[in-house]
Amino acid sequence: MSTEKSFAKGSAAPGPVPDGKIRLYSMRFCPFAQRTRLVLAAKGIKHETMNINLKDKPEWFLKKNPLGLVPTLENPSGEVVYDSPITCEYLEEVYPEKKLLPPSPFGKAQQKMMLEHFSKVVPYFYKIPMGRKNGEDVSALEGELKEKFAKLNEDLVNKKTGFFGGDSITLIDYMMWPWFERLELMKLKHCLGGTPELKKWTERMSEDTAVKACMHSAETYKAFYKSYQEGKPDYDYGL
Ligand SMILES: N[C@@H](CCC(=O)N[C@@H](CS)C(=O)NCC(=O)O)C(=O)O
Repeated sequence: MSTEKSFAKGSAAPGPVPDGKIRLYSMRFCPFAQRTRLVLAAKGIKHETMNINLKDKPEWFLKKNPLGLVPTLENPSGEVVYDSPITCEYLEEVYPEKKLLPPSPFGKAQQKMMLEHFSKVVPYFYKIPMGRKNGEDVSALEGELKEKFAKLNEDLVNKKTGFFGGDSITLIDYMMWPWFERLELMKLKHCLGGTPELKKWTERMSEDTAVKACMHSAETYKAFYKSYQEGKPDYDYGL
């Protein structure tokens, strides 16, 4: 299992997950899977990764996750867990040594509420580039995104903390990060112009070891994204 190359329809089903490890079914450029990769890296969890060709999915993958989505986790007992927030919470419970969630029920609920708010931000990262590609005027959408960023900025200002869950990185920061990493790629960096605390948060995040470990170069992102926009995603770009 030493290849990062993606598995497609017709590939042989993998054997059981070795004891002491967890397996991530992923796609190298998926921001949702990146959430799970960040948690695996931050917690130092022993794992293996199998990348999936999402345009031509293996039959065995669809049996494991009928939704056919990455991230999907599998443990040595053959138990399968999918959907990024669920996979991350699962990892938090199974590998409690380095905690990424606050101990109190209210602290945990706050993180979930922040995630709920952030889920309303994510669609802009798709709608704006798509609109531009279709030659539409996306200035109104950009304005809405700036408003959402202003709310996040205000949150940091009110909390007076460096990160969204306190003075150190917690799960919510990792849940939000993958889209901020793609701001430049999506030509949306200017939307951070009026939100200095949020911008500083992105700078702090890019210094984090797990964030650095899960990052691709700008050139790699660009090449993948081009292939994706052309409808022929090159999941194995650069391998
Ligand atoms: N709600 C899911 C979304 C995951 C998702 O959309 N993953 C994309 C890749 S970035 C995927 O697997 N797409 C395959 C497909 O739509 O068939 C999560 O949070 O995990």
